[in-house]
Amino acid sequence: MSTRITNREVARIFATVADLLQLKGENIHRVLAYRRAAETVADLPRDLYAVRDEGTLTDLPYIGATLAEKIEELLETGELDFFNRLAEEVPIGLVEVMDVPGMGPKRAAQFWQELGITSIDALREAAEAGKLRELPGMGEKSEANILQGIELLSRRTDRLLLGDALPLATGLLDRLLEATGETQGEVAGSLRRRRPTIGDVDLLIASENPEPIMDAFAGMPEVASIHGKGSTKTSVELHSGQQVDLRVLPPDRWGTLLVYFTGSADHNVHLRELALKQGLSLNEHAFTPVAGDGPEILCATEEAVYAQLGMAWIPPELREDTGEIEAALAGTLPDLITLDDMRGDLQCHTTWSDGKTTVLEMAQAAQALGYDYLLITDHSHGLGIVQGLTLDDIDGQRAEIDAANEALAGQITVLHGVEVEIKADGALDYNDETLAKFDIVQASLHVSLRQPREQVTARMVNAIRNPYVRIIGHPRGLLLGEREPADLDMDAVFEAAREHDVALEINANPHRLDLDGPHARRAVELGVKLTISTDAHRPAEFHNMPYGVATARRGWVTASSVVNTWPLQDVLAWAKGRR
Ligand code: DGT
Ligand code: CA
Ligand code: CA
Ligand code: ZN
Repeated sequence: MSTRITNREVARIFATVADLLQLKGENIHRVLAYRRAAETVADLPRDLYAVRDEGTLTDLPYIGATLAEKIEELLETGELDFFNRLAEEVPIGLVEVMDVPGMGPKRAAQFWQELGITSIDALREAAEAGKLRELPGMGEKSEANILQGIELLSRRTDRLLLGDALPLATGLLDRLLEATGETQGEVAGSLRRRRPTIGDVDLLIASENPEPIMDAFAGMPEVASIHGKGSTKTSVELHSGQQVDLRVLPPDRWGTLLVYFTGSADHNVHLRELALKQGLSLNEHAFTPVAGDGPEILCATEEAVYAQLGMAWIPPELREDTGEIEAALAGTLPDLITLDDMRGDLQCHTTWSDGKTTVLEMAQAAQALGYDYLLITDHSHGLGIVQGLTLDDIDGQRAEIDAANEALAGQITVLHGVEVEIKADGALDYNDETLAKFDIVQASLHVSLRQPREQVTARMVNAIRNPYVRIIGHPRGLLLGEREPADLDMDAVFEAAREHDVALEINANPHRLDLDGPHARRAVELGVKLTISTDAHRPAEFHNMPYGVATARRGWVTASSVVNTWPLQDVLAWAKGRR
């Protein structure tokens, strides 16, 4: 075999086939078949060749006989005849064009047929020349949105979401520890700091005997290629395309190793400056006297590293050099919120809108996590993209919630809430009389997020002023890597939220993490309360809570600022506050 095709390349070809089929206007089931196959291959933790040799390709999710044949053809020849024929019919540049946020297959096909646009450059030129606005269904605003989309795309990176990277990294590390009999290991880098997106994955292990660990790591089935392999560091690329670095040093150097590779780089630079004031240089191996050849100072723990520099241990989520070192030196580090502090979840959806399960199933799942209360917040009906609660539904849902409370009496309290839409004109989707029916009202923006700053800010502030609204869901409306946040004047939002005692959500969904750490920190500094909620649409998504708590920790948040760390009666008293 001359050239081996990687899982990643196979996944990309299937995804492109799906795009090309969609551009041709083909049956959506056919499109989905290729899209799902692309996802299966992209997520596969093993080499496709190994699966093929086992003869188990058709055991993979969404891979039937036809797709298995196509995979075999790709593994054998590196090419796919079906793809080549499609690419003769539909210009391949359109795939990128339809990827522009705000575009889609229909628009891309329209621009291609009417204006001959087959590349992003051509799309930009046409938009700048004002040619798109003249087409049916287009206007100045949609043309401007497309230019903004092109800009967004150019800044999009390959960074992985925290919610995808963390399970991947801990899974690799746990298996590596098990395979080598080692016991001391940690996920480091931006993952340990719980940044919302991750460049490469950094793994650390403490051991006197690194070689077998490096061999075991390089031999893991996920590994597609090895970029470098030495006695303290190995770098690999996985079949998914993800880069992973592993470093190993002896246990008596574990503290400096962990501090160094947890970062951030700015935090490290600041620590090194403090070390230099003591005449010491600091790296991953040790503190070393700069002058003369005095002995190294080894640190087996992170606490020892920070103690050498005269300060308490700093939680990794704070290590961005935004005041945490000064606070540690002054002994004023915050007592950060933890997962254990959470007593309930204040945003989730059920089959009454776009959730997948019933009120009772969601309540049971929340109860199993040890929560005291759960606020059900289905969408109001005006939100065009999902089936929401009609006025008639509200009483029916209340009855279902009453029944769930009866069934789960004493175990968890289910509250009747709503995620009411803040409409494009700033009005809420329900009038006050309707809002009064709910235990707690949350309001959110989902549409017209691209309004100018004054307009979208006024809309948000108007919602905050409504006496029934107690929480603003995913306030900035961003989707990581997919959609920019609304252009809100956040200080004006914080000021209104403080004045009207409305809590702002940290949405724990890994695609959102909105508010982010810095905004949460600013909000709390200005006296605003927060909630941390998963926005779960199925029971499994309640497990995203740790990402929300980590985001709050990145924002220096303590438990008392977060409404859903409070006992139920305090939450209810607060909820009634402004009515
Ligand atoms: P990422 O991977 O882009 O999400 O961000 P990090 O923070 O994981 O960065 P990475 O993987 O390049 O390096 C991991 C840590 O190692 C980083 O947070 C700090 C430390 N580090 C790496 N290279 C340097 C360096 O040249 N100088 C300093 N001071 N620290 C470094
Ligand atoms: Ca990294
Ligand atoms: Ca790295
Ligand atoms: Zn929402």
